[in-house]
Amino acid sequence: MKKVKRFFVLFLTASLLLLKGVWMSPVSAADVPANPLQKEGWILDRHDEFNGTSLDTSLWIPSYLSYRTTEERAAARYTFRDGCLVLRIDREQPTYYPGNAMKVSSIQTGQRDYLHKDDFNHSTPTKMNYTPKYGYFEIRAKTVNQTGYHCAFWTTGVRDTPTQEGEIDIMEQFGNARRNNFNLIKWDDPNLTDNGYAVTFSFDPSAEFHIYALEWDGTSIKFYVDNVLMRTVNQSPNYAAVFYLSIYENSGWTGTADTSSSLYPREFIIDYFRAYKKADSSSTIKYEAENLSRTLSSGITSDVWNDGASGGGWVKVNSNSVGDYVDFTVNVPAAGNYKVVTGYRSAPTRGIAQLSIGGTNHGSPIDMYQSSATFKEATTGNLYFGIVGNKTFRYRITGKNSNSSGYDMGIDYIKLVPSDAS
Ligand SMILES: [Ca+2]
Ligand SMILES: [Ca+2]
Repeated sequence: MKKVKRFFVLFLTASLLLLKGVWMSPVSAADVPANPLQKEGWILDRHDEFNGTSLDTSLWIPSYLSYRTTEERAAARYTFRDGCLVLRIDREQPTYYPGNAMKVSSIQTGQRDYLHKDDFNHSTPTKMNYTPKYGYFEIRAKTVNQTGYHCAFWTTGVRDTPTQEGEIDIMEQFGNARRNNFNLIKWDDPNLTDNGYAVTFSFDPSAEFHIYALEWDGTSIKFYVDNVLMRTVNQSPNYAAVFYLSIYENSGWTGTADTSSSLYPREFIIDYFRAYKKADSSSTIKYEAENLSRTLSSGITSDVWNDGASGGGWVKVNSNSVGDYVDFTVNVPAAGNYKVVTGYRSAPTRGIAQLSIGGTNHGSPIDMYQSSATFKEATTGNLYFGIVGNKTFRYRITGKNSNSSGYDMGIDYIKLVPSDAS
């Protein structure tokens, strides 16, 4: 079984190369800028901007299918630089298997024995950190455009049953000729048909940041580069997926790498990973205030505190007089009627804040004063949003409770709750 699968992948890759196209994009020698975090029509479900100095292990497992080899050989090598995750192939790095030239540094959102291919070394605990089914998934990245290397943003099925094995290669950039695969590979899924498509990018994907994305629903998968639809496949793995970010050296089908010491480390540089769910007017949408972009009126500051807040943080706005405000940018992803729920943290130093959206007040002024700190909610009446997209939600200080010693605010989250009333 193991051998059969290995030969199969070589054969498949060779055959996929026969189907190819050339994407003629506008000439560009510059990085494609990051997309806004909020995407019209979509609800941000999970993301990693890689702006810190350590890997978020609640999302990523820093190891490549480690049941297939030793933990040491499977371990990802990575660092953080300029707000990016840098997945690295090092010269002294061990190969993935003994007696085989392939090296890999890869992180993945779930692990399970036999998740992808049947080689087996040791049992690993099943751990599914983030395994969405359907949505919009994107990265912004730079690759290694050299013989003997490939970089990939890809998925496998979660394999809750043995046939849930379909693989989607959202971006599989390989070799030294700006080549890229968009693949659907069935493996043991009898409901899928292999579908591969190779393109040659008009840009150098190792020289510039570009955006690679998958739109996946119950009937199709769509591949995007720099927000342009490149390829639609009218098939869909109908089960949840594990996501991978991977760089490989000498994987066998990309040519032989130049292993001169001066060329190391080889790097796959990823600015962010973002995952969205399709918005519809029946879903409650919850935005953590600490994740929303915010603007303050002049002369005041804000901080993020935790205290067991929803999503791990609440925003303390250090407003100190009537008229001070904070603006949050809130994406309304689908037209419809909503109630707006403000999750806030009361305290003895809080003011009274009025919510307005696009200059119109909604709901009663929220008296955030309480003698002890508590998380609470305030809800507006029904609001109709006819136009989707980003709105400015302003919380402006209108006064304070006579018992309060200040005018500050504590905002934990903003929820849009669909309502039937018109
Ligand atoms: Ca980043
Ligand atoms: Ca929060």
